[in-house]
Amino acid sequence: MNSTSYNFRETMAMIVAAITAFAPFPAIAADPPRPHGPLPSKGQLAYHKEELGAFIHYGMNTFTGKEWGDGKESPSQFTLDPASLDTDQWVNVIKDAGFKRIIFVAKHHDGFCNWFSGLTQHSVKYAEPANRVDILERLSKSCTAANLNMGVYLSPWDVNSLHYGMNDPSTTAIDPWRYNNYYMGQLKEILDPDIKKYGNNGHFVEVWMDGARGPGFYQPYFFDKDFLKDVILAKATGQGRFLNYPDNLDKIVLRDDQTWFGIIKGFNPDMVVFSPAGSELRWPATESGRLSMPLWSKVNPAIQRANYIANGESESVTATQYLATGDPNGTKWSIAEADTSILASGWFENNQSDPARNKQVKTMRQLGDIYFESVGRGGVLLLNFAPNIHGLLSNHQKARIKEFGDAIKNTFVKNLADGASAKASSYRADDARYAPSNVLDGNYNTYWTMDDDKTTGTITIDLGENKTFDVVSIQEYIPLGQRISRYKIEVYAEGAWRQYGQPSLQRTIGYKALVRGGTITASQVRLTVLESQAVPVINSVGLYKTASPDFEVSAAFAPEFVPDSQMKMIDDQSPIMKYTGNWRRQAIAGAFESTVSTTDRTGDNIAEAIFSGDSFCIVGMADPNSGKADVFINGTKAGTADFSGAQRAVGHLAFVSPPLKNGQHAVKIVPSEPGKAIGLDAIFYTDIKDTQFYYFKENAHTVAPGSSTIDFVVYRQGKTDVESSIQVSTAQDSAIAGRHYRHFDKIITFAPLETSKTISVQIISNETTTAGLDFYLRLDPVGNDKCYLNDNYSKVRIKIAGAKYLIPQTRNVNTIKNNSQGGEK
Ligand code: FUL
Repeated sequence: MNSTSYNFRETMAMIVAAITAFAPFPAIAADPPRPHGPLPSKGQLAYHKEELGAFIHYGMNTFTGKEWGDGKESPSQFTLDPASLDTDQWVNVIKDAGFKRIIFVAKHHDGFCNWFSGLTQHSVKYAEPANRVDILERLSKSCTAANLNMGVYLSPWDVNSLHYGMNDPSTTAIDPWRYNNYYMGQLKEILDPDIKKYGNNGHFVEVWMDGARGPGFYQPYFFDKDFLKDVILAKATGQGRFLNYPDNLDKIVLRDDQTWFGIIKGFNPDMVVFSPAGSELRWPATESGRLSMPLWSKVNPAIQRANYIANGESESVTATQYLATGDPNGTKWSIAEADTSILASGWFENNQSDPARNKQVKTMRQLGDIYFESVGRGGVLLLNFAPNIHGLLSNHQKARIKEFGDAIKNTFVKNLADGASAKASSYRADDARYAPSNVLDGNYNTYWTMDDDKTTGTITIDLGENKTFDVVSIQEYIPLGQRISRYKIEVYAEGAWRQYGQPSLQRTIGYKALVRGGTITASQVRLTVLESQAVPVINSVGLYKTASPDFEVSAAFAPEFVPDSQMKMIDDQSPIMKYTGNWRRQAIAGAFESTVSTTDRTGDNIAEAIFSGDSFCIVGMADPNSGKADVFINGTKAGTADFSGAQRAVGHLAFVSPPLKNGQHAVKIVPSEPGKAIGLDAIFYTDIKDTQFYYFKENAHTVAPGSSTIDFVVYRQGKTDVESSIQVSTAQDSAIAGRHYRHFDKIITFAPLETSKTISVQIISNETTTAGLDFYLRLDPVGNDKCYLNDNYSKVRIKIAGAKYLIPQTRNVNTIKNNSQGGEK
């Protein structure tokens, strides 16, 4: 034990415990904190600890080149050679990369079954004899051999099944049982452990009930009895679209085992279900794999169901903030399961036009961000893999999965807080069982906590020496509930305490928070809980150094728009700044170099500076009495700087220049609004001589209803007298490539001296009743090119013409409007 790990309170507590052990009366040992709010079930806690799941999308679409089949395919189009199908390859690659479960798409929306179902002829069983193979059985054998957990995706929306109700005016009656019996029959075929044909050794851990449903389709789903009660209630109050749903639906379904969830729980109560109906796993309103912050692992299932029902029982319009962030006052534990595909676009490896050319995979940087914003925000990551027409994972996918898995393993292999000591502002009843050192002992079930009346507190990890890291990991002990809503991380480096990571992201913790910041060498780390619903309970704090440059926090997180090293400042007091006319210097707290130069008259007042670089911005002090100024670059008017603001604020960005040719430039600022002041604080400029800096002109776009294309401008600056290239691609979020927009993925080359390029992405017209769908455009370096990227995501929101957005009456309309992410599910 080194001297830094000596803790007075802990030692005293041990002495007191030792004395009281011999005392005539039993010691009043502090009880553990009472559970707070809903708690995770056994199956949920197991999934949290697994962290990583793998989706496999495979089936008819792989062969027809589609993302959504129409159900009219012939089984003979499924032309897999069973001899080349290698499910062992899938399992081994996925398991070696650290994934702990496989969720296999047994049936997608086309209704084609990847197992020998006895309930339909739309299955692999009816493929040509030479192509017949029960894929689910093969995969089950491979998972059993490797002892890898299995789950199954059984799409509720089935465009092939004749039992499925349609939104067809000529339909006079829908027998709600027909399709539900069919779906329940399929659940039984797959999940029944007595059959022992499917699953890991006959068992499944998860069922995925996707929330997507195309327009024109309607069918009441018998999720569970609570859901049916809500449907009846909604019908009575005129919400939802219910066709000929019988009024006595809740009376028809009497037993739990006549419902989907009931069947599942009957086979195994620990199985978790992904669904829109308030079950254990929820869709986090995005398919980007990146979760919201704050993120609560709880919801009120009644609210989740009500949103879904009121919005026509398609998750397309319930892609609200409610699903994204969860509910701080939720009554049921709900894991945000971040599903996304390793493919740059789409879920299936269905490149039929040229099967030899496998689809592009996401970059390591994208996957790094996805990992830290899913697992690292307290959710789980479900990353999709897509075998090809030969029944194999392509080399592209194999290589990227391995790289990703290795980066995670190598990052977390060494906890740099091992051997450190911990002290806290206080701990519960001074009882050693709740001492701060518990966060360092590697035991999941021991934790630091305080007396019940405390909702804030500090724990300090003393490393005893300098350590270099860029990730701080914190875990809340969720078996007692999720509590913390705001915290702060500080590090002791170079003789001072400094705030670490992005404060706006230090909100909820839940199962795990992975806080990324710049690489820092520090000797102590301090976690301060600032807000908590009940006494905080922390069971682990760890420090790590990312093992891949792509896992390091990206430039997009940095507040500066280029790296500090490339940014230079001309302060208002600098001799480079020349003033004519009437200017006054003011000492202003928080201003750069503590001053702002102000002028409040128009006329001859001018501020000028000459610098050598390739872009600049003007920073000032905003004020209600301030106005605008014309900005001239090399004698030509380039735009207007705006210094007005509802309230006085320093650090106000008044003007940003377009990219300039690297060289000398003269900036002239001429106030243009009579009677209004301007407060000039500094000019920042960049001077990137040896490489390129790329960025999007705008970070957010809205596609007007009816538009068929959207243009993006990519800027290049820095070394622009040469040819250079950058990769530009779309990344899907709630909008889906091929359905809402055309995937774009090209290397674009700037000719010498070219500083901007316009990219057009095609929007596919779409009649779905969806309020808003998002996708992104992103920039990535080509190969090992060194360049700077900023805000390499540009967000696009597609608003589709004729969109009908059904607002649940019980909720705050404005909040939903403002927050809604919109998404086709
Ligand atoms: C979505 C589906 O429409 C996609 O095809 C895919 O299966 C994804 C996981 O869920 O809702």
